[in-house]
Amino acid sequence: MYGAYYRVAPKNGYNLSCFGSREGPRRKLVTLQTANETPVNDALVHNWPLTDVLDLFNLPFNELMFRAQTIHRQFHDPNEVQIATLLSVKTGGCPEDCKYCPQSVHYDTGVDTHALLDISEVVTAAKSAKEQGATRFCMGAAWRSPTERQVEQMVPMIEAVGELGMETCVTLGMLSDKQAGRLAEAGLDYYNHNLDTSPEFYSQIISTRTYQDRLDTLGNVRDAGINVCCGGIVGLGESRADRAKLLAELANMPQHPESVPINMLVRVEGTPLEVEEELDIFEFIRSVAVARIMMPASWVRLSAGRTEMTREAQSLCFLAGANSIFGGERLLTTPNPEEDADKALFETLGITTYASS
Ligand code: SAM
Ligand code: DTB
Ligand code: SF4
Repeated sequence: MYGAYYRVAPKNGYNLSCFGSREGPRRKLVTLQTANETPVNDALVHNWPLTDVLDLFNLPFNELMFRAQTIHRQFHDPNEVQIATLLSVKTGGCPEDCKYCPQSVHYDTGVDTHALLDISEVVTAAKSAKEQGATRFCMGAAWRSPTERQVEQMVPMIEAVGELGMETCVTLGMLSDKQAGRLAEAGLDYYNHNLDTSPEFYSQIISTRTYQDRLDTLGNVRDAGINVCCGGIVGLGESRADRAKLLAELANMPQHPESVPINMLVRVEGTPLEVEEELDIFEFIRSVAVARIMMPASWVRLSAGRTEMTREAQSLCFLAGANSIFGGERLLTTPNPEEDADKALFETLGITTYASS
């Protein structure tokens, strides 16, 4: 045992109301309970001043890592990592102009555009992800915001993946409250919608929708009772203050996102950020550590960008408190490390992965 830590996985016996019956609509908001029965959510901080966040970023590296690891152990098993697998169910042709994204119609990236996949292809991919140890399956569609029909098309996919005993996640762009309600009814566990960066830097990256649009969608998802998966990208050319502001936006929400993906920019040829200077990996690791300290009970996911990271860098991310990765050899449109390489790294580190129900 590692002392009094509170784990965020169903098998560990903590009170998680997010895993309901597959038979009907589920209410899935995570309500963790600590050993002395204080709800963990009551013990979390939601009013981080920016100066405190910057103080964390400015700590000596070893001190920051120690603090992040100490908090990590109070909430999670430090040797367990969750695997989530992505599938792009509708690729390319997105009308938004996110400067990092290979799927935007505004840039010529040569992405292999395709219409919505057939449900059988989705189920085959989900089964194979499960066999490879994934417990969560995340389906992404390059839409600005889905139509009602598109939401309806997602429903059987969500149900079918849920029936495999995997957690379901979708990322479909902006959602109305009604659409979020429909997805909740379908049994969706998580909705991914990232803030990406600070409110101040945002307009340098995306002009076709606002920060407030994103917050509105996140509010609709939260109100519908779906767990929130929300994080950002580092390495877009933002400052350390922007990274701190992004994390403050996330942690100062009334409820922390249950999942926080931290992406390192993948500099895709044809996008405006193709030529962006590479961010020092230690700054990425610091961002993971600060996210862990600020949102102790959440899954902090070491997300895009792992193909460019050494094994040692990834290991430091786990030490900094990352407890989830995207597995599988593809993210949405770009490569991810080979499954064998991930397995070998986990074996070297003595890391085990959570099992599906
Ligand atoms: N269209 C939906 C949306 O924007 O919410 C969902 C898909 S979008 C690809 C999901 C997230 O992936 C983005 O918000 C961004 O954080 C991340 N992402 C996209 N392209 C990336 C890249 N080149 N490098 C790192 N992260 C990226
Ligand atoms: C997230 O934060 N990262 C994932 C997932 N949520 C949908 C997407 C990463 C995409 C990287 C670029 C690509 O493969 O197209
Ligand atoms: Fe479209 Fe999402 Fe890519 Fe932006 S990140 S261009 S919204 S697919």
